[in-house]
Amino acid sequence: MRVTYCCGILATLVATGAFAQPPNGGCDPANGQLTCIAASESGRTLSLRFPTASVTLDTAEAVLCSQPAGTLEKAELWMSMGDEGHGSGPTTLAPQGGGCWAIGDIEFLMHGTWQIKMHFADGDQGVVNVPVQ
Ligand SMILES: [Cu+2]
Repeated sequence: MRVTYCCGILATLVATGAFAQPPNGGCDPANGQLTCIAASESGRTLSLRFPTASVTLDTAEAVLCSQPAGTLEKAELWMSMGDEGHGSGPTTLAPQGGGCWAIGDIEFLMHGTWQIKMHFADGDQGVVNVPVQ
């Protein structure tokens, strides 16, 4: 398990959606919510926020916000394990407005680092890494 703590200024910018360029990634457990940041292939900043400060096997939902906003078509769970890996069940998506999407039916089947692969309608993709405790 790796948790990268971002600086307070970055956390504030992420919280306000005011960041101008993609941060380097990692997860920040600020204000009782774990927020994981990644950049998509085309340069969107992906901010995935969980309702609790740590993500566990019980975690079932999250909110993905992207800047610039895009139409999220699929959020796919994947866990790499050596040369192999495995997925999980399909998630549900519901638009929240403002470039944000509620992701439901998340099932982290194991402890460890999971990837959530984001697929946008314009072909853009991105992967957010999530430490599951
Ligand atoms: Cu696994």
